[in-house]
Amino acid sequence: MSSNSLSGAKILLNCLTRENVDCMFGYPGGVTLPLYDALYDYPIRHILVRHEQNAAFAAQGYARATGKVGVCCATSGPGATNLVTGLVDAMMDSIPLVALTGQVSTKLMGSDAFQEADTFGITRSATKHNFLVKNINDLPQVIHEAFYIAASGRPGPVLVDVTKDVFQGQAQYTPVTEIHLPGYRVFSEGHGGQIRRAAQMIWEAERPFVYAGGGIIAGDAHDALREFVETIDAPAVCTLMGLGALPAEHPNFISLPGMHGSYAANMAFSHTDLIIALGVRFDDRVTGRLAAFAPHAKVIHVDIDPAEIGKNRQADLPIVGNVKRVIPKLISELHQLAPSLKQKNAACRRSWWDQIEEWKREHPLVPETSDSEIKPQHLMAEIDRLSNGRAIVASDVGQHQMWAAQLIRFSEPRLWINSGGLGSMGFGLPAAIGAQFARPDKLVFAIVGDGGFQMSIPELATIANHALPIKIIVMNNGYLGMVRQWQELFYNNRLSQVELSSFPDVEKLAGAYGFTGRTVEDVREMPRALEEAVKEPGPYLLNVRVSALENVFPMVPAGGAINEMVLRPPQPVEV
Ligand SMILES: Cc1ncc(C[n+]2csc(CCOP(=O)(O)OP(=O)(O)O)c2C)c(N)n1
Repeated sequence: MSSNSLSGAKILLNCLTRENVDCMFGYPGGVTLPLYDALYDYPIRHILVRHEQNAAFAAQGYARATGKVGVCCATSGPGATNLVTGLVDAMMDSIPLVALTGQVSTKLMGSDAFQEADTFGITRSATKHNFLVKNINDLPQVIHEAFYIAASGRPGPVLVDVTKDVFQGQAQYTPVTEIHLPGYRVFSEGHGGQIRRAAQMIWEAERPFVYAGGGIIAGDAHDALREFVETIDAPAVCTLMGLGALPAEHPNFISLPGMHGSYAANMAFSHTDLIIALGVRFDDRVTGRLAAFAPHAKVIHVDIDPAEIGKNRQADLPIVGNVKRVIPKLISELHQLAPSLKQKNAACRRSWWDQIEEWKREHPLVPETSDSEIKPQHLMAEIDRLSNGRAIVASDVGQHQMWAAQLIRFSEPRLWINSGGLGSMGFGLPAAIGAQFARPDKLVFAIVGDGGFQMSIPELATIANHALPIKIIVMNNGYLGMVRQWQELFYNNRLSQVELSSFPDVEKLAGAYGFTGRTVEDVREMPRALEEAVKEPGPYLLNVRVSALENVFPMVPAGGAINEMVLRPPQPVEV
């Protein structure tokens, strides 16, 4: 063997080094033994999580907080299958991820060998692309292609399954300098004629409305979005995936739209004559009943993924391209057309703004408070006060997620980290871990329900291990709150399997891992308890007992039109 002959495991690690991977999340096993042995000699930081699902979620937290590709790793069989939820989650939210899995040796494949699973087959629909590497000479090319595919175009998860004999084999290592994927095209620029036409439609609209989503954050186009919104001075919503794309304090920002969006946001959709949809996918949680969605609107839809355009709502003007490239071109066209068109509908646009302001005044998103109990909304308002738009907030899934999205402000992208499309409980805590590794300088909150928290309790060990100063805030209502809400509202309050008794004593639980835990139930103590948690240099587990039966409003019932919002709980009738 010549001097630059390396094991497959080392070749893989060299490739990761070339991709600037500084941190990966994983869990070892039989087939990946050669990889973990080689890792010993590499400067790549490996974080040992306590469950592979959390490796994928933590890698996502890292990716969501930075925009870099997150990396996770699992062994064959159960290790790989444990990753699947995290992969689908990344797929739904377009998060760049490379998942490395071990596979049994090539000669054993198909023999039901110990810990053999058809990872390639299982993850085919869970990933943007996947590879099975059975020949060591393919390894460098495949790894770099995996990173390229994960990060380019519409980002997403890519899985590379590597057989044990490839890890153990030896080969010359020649660094790959070029990616050649003839069947994979990324459309970035947008069509010039369409962009010009869009500018014209925008100036001609009487009630224009900007609908911005996760694509703005993925495309790093938040500055462009802001300039665009200011150029046309239109009201704007950011979706659950897009919160922070426009600063929450920006005068043109309304709120998130959709099932738990604000009255103003949803009414605006119902009355606008032009939706400018930027990096969004007309998700059913935004549109409500599609047939009744935005009945008066023409649609300009900009997206990097041609498959998104016209998928749910027909676009009157489609533009396939990267929002970061397209929006500046659109702005320049708008400036060119402004002298002849800008004033045309100025009066209509002024009354459109008056109408928006009136809707905002009629039903603002204000946190409920009470003197006798901790309202969940009050808790979110206090977290908002301490964050002041700047902390990273990783949320789990449920009512707390919706209240956090409604009430916590984000002044920039990549602060709000949540599982949007898949809605995976158990996401929040490991995602916070990934985000804290990515941004050690940042205050990181993990806001979790008492249900989702119990899905990720094992990761308290990872937090303790690394003394991660994450502030874990359990919004404890004693229920699987969001499911209980639906049972109350749509199943005659027949509560079935939603009560969560036997929640652990958090002082003992956190204490068992060597950090501080506390329960707060008195509303007068809650703000101070949060401040103490934030002040603590290390991790902190704060269990906040909130009112048990609070529901998230506004709410568009499933199947309802977006303007058919239930705005508040039924008021007791006075006699
Ligand atoms: C893995 C997974 N299982 C089930 C669900 C369905 N689900 C959505 S919200 C929810 C309740 C969450 O309860 P909790 O974590 O206590 O949060 P809360 O709604 O009370 O804020 C459930 C069970 C889910 N989203 N993910």
